[in-house]
Amino acid sequence: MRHVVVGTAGHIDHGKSTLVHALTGIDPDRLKEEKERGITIDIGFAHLDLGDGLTLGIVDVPGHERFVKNMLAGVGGIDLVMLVIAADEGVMPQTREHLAICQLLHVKAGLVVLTKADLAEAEWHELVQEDVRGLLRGTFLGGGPIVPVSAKTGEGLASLRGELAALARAVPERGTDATFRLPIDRVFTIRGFGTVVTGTVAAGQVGLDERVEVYSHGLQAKVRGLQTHGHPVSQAVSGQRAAVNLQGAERAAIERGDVLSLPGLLRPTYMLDATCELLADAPAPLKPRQRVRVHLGTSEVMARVHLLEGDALEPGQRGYVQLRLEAPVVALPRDRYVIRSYSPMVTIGGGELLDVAPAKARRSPALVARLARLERGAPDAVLEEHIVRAGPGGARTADLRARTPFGPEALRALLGNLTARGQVLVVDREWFVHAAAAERLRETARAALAAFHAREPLRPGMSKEELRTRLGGLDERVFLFLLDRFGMDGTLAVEKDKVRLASHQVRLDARQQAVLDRLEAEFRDAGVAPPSLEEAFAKLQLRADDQTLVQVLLDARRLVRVKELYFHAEPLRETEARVVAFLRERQAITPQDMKELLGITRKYAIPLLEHLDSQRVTVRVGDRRVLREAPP
Ligand SMILES: Nc1nc2c(ncn2[C@@H]2O[C@H](COP(=O)(O)OP(=O)(O)OP(=O)(O)O)[C@@H](O)[C@H]2O)c(=O)[nH]1
Ligand SMILES: [Mg+2]
Repeated sequence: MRHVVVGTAGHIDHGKSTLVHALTGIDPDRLKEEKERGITIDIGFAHLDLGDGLTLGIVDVPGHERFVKNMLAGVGGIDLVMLVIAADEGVMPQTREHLAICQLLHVKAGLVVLTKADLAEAEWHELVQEDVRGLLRGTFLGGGPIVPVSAKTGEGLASLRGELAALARAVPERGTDATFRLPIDRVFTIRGFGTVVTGTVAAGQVGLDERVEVYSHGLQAKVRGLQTHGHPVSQAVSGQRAAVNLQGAERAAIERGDVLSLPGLLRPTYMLDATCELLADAPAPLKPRQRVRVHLGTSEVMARVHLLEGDALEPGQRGYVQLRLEAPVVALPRDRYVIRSYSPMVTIGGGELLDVAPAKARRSPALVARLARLERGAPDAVLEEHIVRAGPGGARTADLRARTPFGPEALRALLGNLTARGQVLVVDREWFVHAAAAERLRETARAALAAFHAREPLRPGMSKEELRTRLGGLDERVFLFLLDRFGMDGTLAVEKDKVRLASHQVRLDARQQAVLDRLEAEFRDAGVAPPSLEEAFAKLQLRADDQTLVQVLLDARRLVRVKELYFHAEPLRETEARVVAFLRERQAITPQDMKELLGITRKYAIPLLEHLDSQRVTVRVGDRRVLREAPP
């Protein structure tokens, strides 16, 4: 089965809707007002079975200049265009504008239908064809078929069907590896069924009973029913017109321009980095911060265009821009858009989205270079660029799905390439950091630790938490991953909760070593009744700056601080052993027992008991302590 969507285009009254009706038997004008006024106001739909499993979905658009906005909502998803030109009138303003729009949206192929062939003389026909060839020269329709047709006499309809079938068969198959997206062009309710949205599936596929989200409203729903061309189906795929019956979504909450996609996958944005080309016949240059209408998918949003190069974009020129939108949209890179000037309301240009989650742009050659890579780079390079942009915090697979043009399979393969080549590091299965970002973090960590060691030569290292702060409050998981990595490559050493440069050692001079030894001996000899620091310093006649040596003993765990007291580790261990032995025999110990057991005063007994509690040796029960673990 092939599904190809054909759109009409062309000036008002040139016979688009009549042609669709003649081809399909379906009148695409469905509104009462359209029938009364004999013009198309909003997009209409029909379909044509061309046999051999080929079905054309047809989107008929209005030609009136006031409804170009609706035309834009209709042509977003089309594969082919039928540019309709009335043989008796020839090329008119919306013929040009619609053609320009199709060019800007990169519609790949199509043909020209010269309608009302019955109304024009043969000579006039020749002149019009000449004119049309001139119009098409250099466009995607240049050299393509021009088919004269009369809906009145039926002349040319058979050959038009043939040309359409040939073009439709040549449309390349759409890939299946893409995130499902359906830009909504209509919303209505059907009694007994509820809300129905329609649109052309822009990418991926959707099936019955699947959960979907209506963006950007955060509205989730279930697909209760699915139709294409009026027939129930179990799945709708890229390139098909689809009507989706949503369970759990209020009609009033949804409007044209919204996008149906997978729950939680897309991220609404107010900024888009993009290429922008100004039409050669645009009435004026595009000025910095000019306010325009942006047409993207089926949506229309006001925006200011921030030029990222040059002082103005002249007609016929192209450049990089940042669109600052007045309402959020969801989109992916490679989506195409059209801009129309605010007043007069005419199409002036458009382009391709490159970054749908950009930072607020500051003009710089680096930004231009980055956008050039996103525009022209190979898929590997484009993905790498997005991971570079994610910075030291890295990007999760879900972030990349929301920010890159790649479907899930392509993304996995490309990530495989980048990690195999060492350009990207895998934090865990779903989390990626660019190697250059990791490299920069290594340098920052190295510098922070070197400064720390210079300032505190007698400290063994910086606390992990402090280093993490120095690295910009890096995500914990990324931080631990990088510590591990920097530890293995010999940059850093991690001991317990401390990090140091691998090369760092605490070095004491001869005097410091002597003082350290005397201090340690003082506390070891004092056993479980140690002096205060002041007393020890006075007794040993030490200087105030020798305080740092106390920290060295603490870091080495030879001194242990308990409340305001400092105990040497050895008597502390012996005490623990004696208390445990006492408890094995007597089950419980009171402060009084402790005083008697160790021959110490309450001043030492209470902190020691609390220390044993905190070491999870004992547990307090009222005034007594018991062993935390029953003996085996
Ligand atoms: N004689 C003749 N009249 C035609 C032919 N095709 C369309 N018309 C007439 O042209 C008028 C406009 O036709 P539509 O099909 O409504 O034109 P349209 O391009 O859809 O117009 P909009 O949607 O408003 O842009 C109608 O009165 C049609 O009957 C044709 O082949 N021959
Ligand atoms: Mg019409």
